Amino acid sequence: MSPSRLLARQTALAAAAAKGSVAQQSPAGYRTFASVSSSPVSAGRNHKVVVVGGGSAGLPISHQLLRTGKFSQDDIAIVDPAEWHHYQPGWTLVGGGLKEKNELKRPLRSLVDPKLKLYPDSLATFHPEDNTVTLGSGSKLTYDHLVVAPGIKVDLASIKGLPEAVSNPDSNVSSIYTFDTVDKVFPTIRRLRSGRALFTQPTGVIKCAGAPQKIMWLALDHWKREGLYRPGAAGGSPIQIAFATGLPAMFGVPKYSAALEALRQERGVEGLFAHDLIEIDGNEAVFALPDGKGTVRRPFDLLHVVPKMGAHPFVRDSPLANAAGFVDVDDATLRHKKFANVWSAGDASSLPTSKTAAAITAQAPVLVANLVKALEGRESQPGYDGYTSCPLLTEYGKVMLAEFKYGGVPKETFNKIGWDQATPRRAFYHLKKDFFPWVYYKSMVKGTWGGPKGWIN
Ligand code: UQ1
Repeated sequence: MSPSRLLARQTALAAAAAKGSVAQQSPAGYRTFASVSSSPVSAGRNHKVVVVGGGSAGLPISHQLLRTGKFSQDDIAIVDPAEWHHYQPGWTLVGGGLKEKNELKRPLRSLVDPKLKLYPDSLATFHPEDNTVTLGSGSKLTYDHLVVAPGIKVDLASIKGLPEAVSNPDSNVSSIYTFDTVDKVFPTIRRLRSGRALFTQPTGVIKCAGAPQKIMWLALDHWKREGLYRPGAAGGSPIQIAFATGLPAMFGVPKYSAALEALRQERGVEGLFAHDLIEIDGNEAVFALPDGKGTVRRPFDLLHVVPKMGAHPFVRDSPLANAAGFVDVDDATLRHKKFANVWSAGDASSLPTSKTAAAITAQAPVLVANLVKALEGRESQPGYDGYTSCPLLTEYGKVMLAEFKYGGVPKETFNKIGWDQATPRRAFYHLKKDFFPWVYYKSMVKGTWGGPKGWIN
């Protein structure tokens, strides 16, 4: 489908969603536990494919596998202890007061096709030499193929004082990065009438590297509309804003970084580059500077924190991990470099691209095609080019749709209709706020959404 037709169709669908067709997702429509087929325990211990994780990668991959028509009842199993599945890309919108966190979650069980076997259990240990995994309950599953997609861990404790500060309802410290803390963000922004607002981004790998500044741009716009942010005004601005990032620039892709740096300067936001938050000490944030140059302290009246993130210990400490703790797969085929019947996609994988749901729309079909080829004794084909995307909210009503592939090279869906995606647009805002959340639950988790390719399967 051409980009212009795609956008027209998406806008129409988003409008339909806004009118209520999303009601199909209402809790009344969920299957109950009782209606999910249960096979005898012994028959359930062997699977053609075991998928670890029922998140934004595990669900599309499981359902795309099922939709190939090559699998029968319980051939594919999903292991995930979570009761709820969250649409995490929506949490920035919650932080900006545009959505409510509970509207973005669904019971995981309700999203799993009854032809799949769901083990509501954690994963304890991988034994790839034996084609076996041990679950938290102690039971073992054996597989022909294993898909490892449990995501990564958001580690509040990685910053000294953060767990206490964020859980204190009287503090102005919050984070869009966890379900428990995301609903504190907007009340904190609304409450601030004057003072120093500080937004941080850590060094190291995080989910969606644009989100730490998306929430800043929304807060800035909110304060501007309230007359509380007036940089350069006579008498000064009641609120001052600083962005403190462990990185040397606003973004990892030069094209979008330049556009965001121009916005930062134009909007009077102070940039603290190569500043890595390590501690919250009362109303002071403590940053480590690179190359042993010591620390700096900055007082704040509002602090939005992005904690450090990393591989789950059960992945990091397994034979599947690379030195950084991620599942060590080939960049183009998504097949494990050492164990040929192991695959990975999403945040837990070693794929050297930005960790987003959009990336998974391009990764899942490649993984599924290659896994099916392997089942048929055929070779993998390189198919993933690193595609990922960050719909960067730059104000209420506008989004810069950064889309790029390996090497930070732009790969823009809408440049075919003459749009330069470094320019923030209202159409992209509606994709982000209305269309993506809708198509995610309507199609992506079910295995029928191919991102920039439109509908698949
Ligand atoms: C996408 O498909 C998707 O999933 C629903 C997102 O949601 C998180 C996205 O942010 C993006 C950018 C895509 C890619 C799709 C198009 C049409 C560019």
